[in-house]
Amino acid sequence: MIFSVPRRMATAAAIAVAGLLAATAPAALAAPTAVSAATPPDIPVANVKAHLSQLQTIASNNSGNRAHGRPGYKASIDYVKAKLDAAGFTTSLQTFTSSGSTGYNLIADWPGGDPNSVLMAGAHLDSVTSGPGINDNGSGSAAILETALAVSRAQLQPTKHLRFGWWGAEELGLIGSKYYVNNLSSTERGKFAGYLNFDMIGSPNPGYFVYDDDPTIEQTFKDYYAGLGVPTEIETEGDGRSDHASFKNVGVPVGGLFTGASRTKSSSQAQKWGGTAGQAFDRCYHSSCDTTSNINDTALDRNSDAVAYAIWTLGTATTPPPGSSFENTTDVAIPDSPGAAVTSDILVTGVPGNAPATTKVDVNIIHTYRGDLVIDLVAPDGSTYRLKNSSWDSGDNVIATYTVNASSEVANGTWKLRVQDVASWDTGYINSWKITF
Ligand code: DTR
Ligand code: CA
Ligand code: ZN
Ligand code: ZN
Repeated sequence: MIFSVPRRMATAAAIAVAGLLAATAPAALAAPTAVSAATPPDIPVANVKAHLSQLQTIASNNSGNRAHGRPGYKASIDYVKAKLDAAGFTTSLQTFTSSGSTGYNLIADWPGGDPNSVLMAGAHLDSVTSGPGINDNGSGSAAILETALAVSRAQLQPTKHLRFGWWGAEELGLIGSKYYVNNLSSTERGKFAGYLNFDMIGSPNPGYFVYDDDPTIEQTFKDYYAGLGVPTEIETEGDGRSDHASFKNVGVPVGGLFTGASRTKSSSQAQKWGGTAGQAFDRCYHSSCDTTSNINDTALDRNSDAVAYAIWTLGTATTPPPGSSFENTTDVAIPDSPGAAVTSDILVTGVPGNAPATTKVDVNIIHTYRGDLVIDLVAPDGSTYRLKNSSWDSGDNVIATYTVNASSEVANGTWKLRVQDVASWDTGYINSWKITF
């Protein structure tokens, strides 16, 4: 059941929508290309903490928690919704039933952007019954709320349609987010360019983990942290452990950030991130001590700014036009026979869907007696396409264009050119190669 409460629309403005993405299959994210990308704002961590204080007060006034089916959860929903309504978002409350209680998802749309390319940020708003749930997951909820308010303050005009979601009953098993995606038609699911999940992003003994799902989203977060000079690790316990799983299960590109729960920080992690080795990232995980004092302000600040960076970068990016080319010009020596094959890699991002049947591979190899060489194209999933066999061809160098039917391959990912010298005495190197979709 959805109640849509249209609010003051943002100032109507013609938005140059570049590159409508296919509305049938989940449209992959465009690699950020600087066209009119606005500069991501700093998210004031004081504002984020003010939201956490409100959530703490709500819990304190409602038996110490904000759990599904309890008054503290609906009070949390009402707090967040009021902020968004006042900021010009179109909000809707989606209700569902779980464990005999009414649950609520809050969905907030920022008017404008390409309706066929939805970028969504989400966080579960419910706590466990044993505590106020300020890190788990007031932190994610407050960070995306303040980012949404920053979108409004900036009157951002993104190329994508921005949507924010606060999920109910995550702690009962991703109930709210599952209900949301299950009630999307396949056409609506296909309009998602990406879903960004933020569940526990202010842990008191923080790690800096990036989900390793969609490569473009992952790279966006890695770029942000590289800019800070903060090392990150791949999030290894996340699969299925939070609301991004609901979206991933229906084919939506997902990503997100995490600062750790009950697992223990290692000594090497403490060396690179600070904090305490041998101690849990969050000692108050699912406990009554998950209060406003259970937050690391630096982690909350960095991750709140990361949310804004991703929304601004991915939300204003434009899809590269068809015929996108990606090139590697690094020389790679080819050992003489009987040496092993060598490879040269190209990471492709921002190309929606599959590669075309007329994928072009331009090869430039400097090598006497080119008949020695066997050349393959290797797709991101490991599928191999033979470009050239060895032969008695005594000519020098391979400077050629090959056309490959790679239509069964997803375009985004790491493609490899693999070259092996299978006859002795002549040698050379890969000078460069290019793949064009
Ligand atoms: N399931 C989440 C906490 C959690 C545990 N591992 C991960 C990995 C990635 C995101 C979240 C989590 C919860 O208790 O809400
Ligand atoms: Ca900040
Ligand atoms: Zn939890
Ligand atoms: Zn959580």
